[in-house]
Amino acid sequence: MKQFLFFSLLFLTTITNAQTNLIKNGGFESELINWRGEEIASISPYDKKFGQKSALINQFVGAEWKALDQIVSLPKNTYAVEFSVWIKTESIEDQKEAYKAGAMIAEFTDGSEKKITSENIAQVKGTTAWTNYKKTIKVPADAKKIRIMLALAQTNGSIYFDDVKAITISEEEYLKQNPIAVSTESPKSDSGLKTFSNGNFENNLSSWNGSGLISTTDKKEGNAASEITSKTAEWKSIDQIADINANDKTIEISGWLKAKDIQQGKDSWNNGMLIIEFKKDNNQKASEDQVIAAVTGTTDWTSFQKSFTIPQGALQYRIMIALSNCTGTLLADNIEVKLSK
Ligand SMILES: [Ca+2]
Ligand SMILES: [Ca+2]
Repeated sequence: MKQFLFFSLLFLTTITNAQTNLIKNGGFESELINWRGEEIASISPYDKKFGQKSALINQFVGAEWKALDQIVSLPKNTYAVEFSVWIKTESIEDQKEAYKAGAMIAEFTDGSEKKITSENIAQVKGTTAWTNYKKTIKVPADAKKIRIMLALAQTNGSIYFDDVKAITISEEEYLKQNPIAVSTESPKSDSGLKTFSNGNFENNLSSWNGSGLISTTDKKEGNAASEITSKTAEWKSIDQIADINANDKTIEISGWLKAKDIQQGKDSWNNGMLIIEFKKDNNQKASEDQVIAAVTGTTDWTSFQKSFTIPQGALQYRIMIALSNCTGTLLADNIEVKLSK
C-alpha cells in the first residue's frame, strides 16, 4: 500500500507540477528586454554567471534608489513561488538601515498592482563573489501579480544580477518540501502529567493537534515555526492540551506571533490569535476561552506574554493557535508555558 501511495504521488507530481519560471529574460541574454528601468542599468558582457551577459547597476554617489523591475501575472492556483537570483557585488556601502543594500525584492500585488506583501529575497552589502540566493514564499490570499525588483536600494556601489527566477510551486510540491508533521502524543512527566512541549516547533508539529504547516523560511528562532494559512474566512487552528498540577495557581504563556496579510473577518475578534481554554475534563470547560495574544494585518515577529489565574477545578489547559474566521497567514514560534504555585 505504501509503495502504491508513493508511486501515485510521483505520478501526481509529474502531471500537476509543471513548474514554470515566470520571469522573462532573467538571464539578461536579450539585454534589458522585459525589464523596466533600462535607463539606470547596463548590460555587462564581462562579468556574468551564465551565458554572455548579466545586468549591472552602478552608483558612485547620491545613494539613490535605483532598480530594474518586472511585473508578472501569477497563474491561477499557484500555491508558492520559489524566487532565486545570482548576485555579485563590489563595494556596496554599509548604511545604518539594513534595507539600504543591494537587493532582490518580491512584491505580491493585487490585480491593480497594489502591494499586498513584500519579501526580501536577497540583501547584500560589501564585496561578494557570485552567490545564489533562494527563498520560497507562499502566495498571499488575493495576490494576482508579482513585482520583482532588482535594486541598489539607497546606497552606493556596484551590483550584478543574473539568472533571475520565480518558479511556481503547487500545493503538493510545497507540502513535499515543508511536510505537515504527523502529531504524536506529548511526553509525560515523572508525575504522569502531560506537559506542554515543542512550543518552538523544532520537532515539526509533534505534540500539536490539527492541520498546520511548518515554515522553515520564516521563523523566530531555530529552524522552524508553525504556520496556519487560510484563503477563506473560516476557523483554522492547531492546539495542544496539557495537564495542570493540583496546586498550580497561575499560568504564564509567552512567545512570538507574526501576521501576513491577515484580513479581519466580520467581527472585530476575527484575527490571528492565541487562545487558552481551561478544562475540568474532556467535556467540561472550567472557564470561558481567553485570548492570550492577537495579531492582524501584516506584522513583524511580535512577542507576547500573559499570565492567568488558574480557575477553580481546572485540571487541563488547551493552547490554540488560530485563524479565527479570517484570511491570511499566522506564524507562531517559541511558545513557552510556566505554571507556578
Ligand atoms: Ca546571463
Ligand atoms: Ca522555532
